[in-house]
Amino acid sequence: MSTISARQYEPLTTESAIELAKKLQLFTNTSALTCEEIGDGNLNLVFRIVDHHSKKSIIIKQALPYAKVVGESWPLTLQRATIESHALRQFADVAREYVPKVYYSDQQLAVTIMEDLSHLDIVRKGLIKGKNYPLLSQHIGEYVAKTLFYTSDFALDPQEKKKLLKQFINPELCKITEDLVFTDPFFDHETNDYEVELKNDVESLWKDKPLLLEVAKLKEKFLTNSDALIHGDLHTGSIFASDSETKVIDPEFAFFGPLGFDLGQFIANLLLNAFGRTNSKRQILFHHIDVTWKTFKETFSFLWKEHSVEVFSKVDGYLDYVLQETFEDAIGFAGCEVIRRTIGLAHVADLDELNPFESRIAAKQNALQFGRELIKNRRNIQTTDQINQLFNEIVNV
Ligand code: SR1
Ligand code: MG
Repeated sequence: MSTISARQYEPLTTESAIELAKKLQLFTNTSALTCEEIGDGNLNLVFRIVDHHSKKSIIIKQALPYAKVVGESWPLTLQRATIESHALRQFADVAREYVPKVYYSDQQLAVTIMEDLSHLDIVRKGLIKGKNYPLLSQHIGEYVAKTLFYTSDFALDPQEKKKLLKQFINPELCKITEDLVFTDPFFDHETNDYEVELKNDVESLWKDKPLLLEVAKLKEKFLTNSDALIHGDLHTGSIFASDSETKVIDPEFAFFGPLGFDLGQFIANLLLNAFGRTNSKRQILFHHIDVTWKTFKETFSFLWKEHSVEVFSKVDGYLDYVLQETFEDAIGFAGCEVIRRTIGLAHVADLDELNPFESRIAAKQNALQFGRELIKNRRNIQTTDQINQLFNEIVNV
């Protein structure tokens, strides 16, 4: 269900969130509702409403007219709520099992009301505790392959694809990524945030001219390649999982971008967790990286062979070329993500909560070095095993 409401935008409170749920008749009249704001992301409000009689629960997500992580000094429009609800529907069309159900959305109020996934863990939090999600990489590989293939020129008539592309023009949130992932961490910019102990490492990164050239090329791909509808923020905080289920949330950064971006961000966030682990406990993360790529490759290749509408897709070598470019770009994007999560504006708990402090700094120094190598050497990295080898060389196992 989706409407354009006559209601005036106001940030919801726990009380008005309950009122909204009642007005929309999402619960019965006899329900006993409680509501809490549970948002721990950087941008939005997230309310969980529970009916203590039926045990039914829902999530109301609402965009704020600014970035919550910084405050009102960083204004943002509410358009991301519309992008998010459209993207959830689009992705559900092709990968339903990996997407939360949307019950209602309202452009004016900037809300999306959806399935409560509280029976699952946020993958970042689970990984930090050392938990494993055995099917995570298989599910994410399949999710990315399906969402990318079915929104690309390989599956869609080019006219149809361009119509869809218009619905996902997302300049504001793309700018956040252009700045926070691809630009600010590579210069002495005020948004950067790092410990004084990292000063030498950070300054050496800013002086690394070959690195900057490669980052410029990756940024250009992000700015200009409209290959397919990407999630745009596929880190481990955007994924819920259990032993058997995986759900991808928060596609407010969705737009038509390069094929390798979502894979790169997911892989980077597994790697960011690896820096805080002992060698033996790391192996499961490298296994997940391997399975993600293999599943992506197999699923994408299958869809290409069965469903491609592109006349050139039967030409020998074309699929291999697309996969090779995607892998190489994913490695480079992963390097940018590792660096920005270490010294940029938006950090990750995987590194920031490491103790003691000396281990945290050592892990961050390794992360910076590893990110640089991924970006500069991405053309020489042909297999996921080589990512593992490079990691081992840098952390000296
Ligand atoms: C101001 S937003 C900072 C970060 O949070 C989002 O999840 C994106 O990763 C963005 O870069
Ligand atoms: Mg998010």
